[in-house]
Amino acid sequence: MDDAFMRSVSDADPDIHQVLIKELKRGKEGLEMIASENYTSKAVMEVTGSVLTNKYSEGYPGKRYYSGNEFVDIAENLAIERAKQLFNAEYVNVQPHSGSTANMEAYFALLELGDPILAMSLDHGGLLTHGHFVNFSGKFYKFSHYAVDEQTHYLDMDTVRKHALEVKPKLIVAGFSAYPRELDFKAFREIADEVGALLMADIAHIAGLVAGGEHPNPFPHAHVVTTTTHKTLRGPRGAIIMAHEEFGKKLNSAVFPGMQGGPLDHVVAAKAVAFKEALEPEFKNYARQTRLNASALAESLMEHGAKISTDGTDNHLVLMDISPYGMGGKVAESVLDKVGIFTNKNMIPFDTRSPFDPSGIRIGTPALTTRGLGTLEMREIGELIVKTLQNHENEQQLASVRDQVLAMCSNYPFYPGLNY
Ligand code: DSN
Repeated sequence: MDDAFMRSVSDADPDIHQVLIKELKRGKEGLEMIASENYTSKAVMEVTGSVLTNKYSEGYPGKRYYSGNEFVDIAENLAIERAKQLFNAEYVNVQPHSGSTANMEAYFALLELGDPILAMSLDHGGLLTHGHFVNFSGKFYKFSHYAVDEQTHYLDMDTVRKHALEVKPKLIVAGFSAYPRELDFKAFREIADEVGALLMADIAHIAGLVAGGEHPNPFPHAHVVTTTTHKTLRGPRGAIIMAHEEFGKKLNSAVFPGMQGGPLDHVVAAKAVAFKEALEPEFKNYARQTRLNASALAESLMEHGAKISTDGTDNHLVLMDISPYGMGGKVAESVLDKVGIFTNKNMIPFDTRSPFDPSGIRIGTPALTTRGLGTLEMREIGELIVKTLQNHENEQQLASVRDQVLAMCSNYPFYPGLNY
């Protein structure tokens, strides 16, 4: 390998080098509150950008279609064993590239095309791969959707049960991207048993809380559990599927060769690192603090007059109705971005606006908790969010909030020592 091959990105590609520099600066000078984002440890990032990116290893440990996989096998087996321990799972597949493929693979393993599935409506906090008509799931399966209560915005399990009795699904999906309360997996399983359905839990958002003991575990109630690995779980971008042992063979075949070819071995190994980190006692504190921070944020927002779905949160996210400030989610997201508070526009239950410019924003605490911010800062951020939305056309006020955000950020090092 010659010198040119061994150049750093700064020499090899100045344009992309600039992207890295600017993204690091954006992170350093902003408050990352997108509920599905987090920061990986240096070790996870290191392994994601490692020599393992070069390998092909179609198949499973000990049964590969390529040679030279003795070290990849160690990494994949470690990832599997650690995930089993973390979630008390009998079977784990660590190869899914993303949450969407994991869900697709689970549906393919458990169902026939066109089968009826009952899941949470996207408008009420569900996920795209839970049967939205624009997504493969909505095109390939016959989805019905349960909704939250119109007054309280809580899920009412009696309503879910009635719905299940009506549509007789083959699969019930319990999971969300924007529901701020706990899921009752035991109640979901009772309903599934009553109607003869399987239960799948998609814990993408709450996996880190489950691993840290801050949300009930879907096992043993769920037959199959899918999750991304990069949200509250704080691993590399990717996903895993877990299940009762009896579904393992079908799930393995659905992942490879059913849906995917070669696994991303650098990501599989980084998942192993993240699971090791999540097994450490310190991770319990992280999960707890993530929840405490979300509660403090919700309280502060409400004290400053904000309208919050379900009047609070049990998990890592807050769903805020921004219609009282005379704007849609698009403007809210962009004005908050301008002051350095990163959130995303989001439908609120029974929203009358479109998903492109809905009535809400979703705000989460996983990333800032990783960065070390606590409840005092969350209270201050609640105030800053309301101030920003109330003064969204007042450049002077926005500049003052921006200064306060920068001051707060400067107190919390961001990947210290990482330079591009
Ligand atoms: N895109 C994700 C989220 O933001 O919730 C869903 O996986």
